[in-house]
Amino acid sequence: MRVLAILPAALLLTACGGGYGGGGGSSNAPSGGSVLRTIQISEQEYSLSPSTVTLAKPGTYAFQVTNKGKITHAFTIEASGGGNEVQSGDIQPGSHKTVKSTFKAGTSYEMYCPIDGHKSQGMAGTIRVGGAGGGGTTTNPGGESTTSSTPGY
Ligand SMILES: [Cu+2]
Repeated sequence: MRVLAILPAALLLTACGGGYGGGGGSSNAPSGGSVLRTIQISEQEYSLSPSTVTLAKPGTYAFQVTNKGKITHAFTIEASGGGNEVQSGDIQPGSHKTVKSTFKAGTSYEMYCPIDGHKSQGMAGTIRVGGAGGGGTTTNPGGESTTSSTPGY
């Protein structure tokens, strides 16, 4: 006697047909992605605070965006070069939304309010990813010893 268990593996098709490169193994599933850190962003007319975010290392981060202004704002994260765009949708004054995105080393990201004209009025900022290389401390090439032996001995 054998029981045939039919696994519905073929039915587990990913719903998102975006142009992601694939191969990373990480999907944009709403659950299960471990968030390294949650960054708080405040929006108002017309600025983001902070306007520069530095992530210590690559990975998935959450951005909790609070609208502290008086009109509706929204929040978009975009990689330089176009890919990996995350949009919050409208955020009403006084409320907040959280978006998650995965950041790669060596890529710079832009965050902004996509509502008409807000970006050009100052609601834009930069997300930097640390880790491989970009430490921020510029080290002088210090290995050289200047061969100037003090004369006069
Ligand atoms: Cu705005």
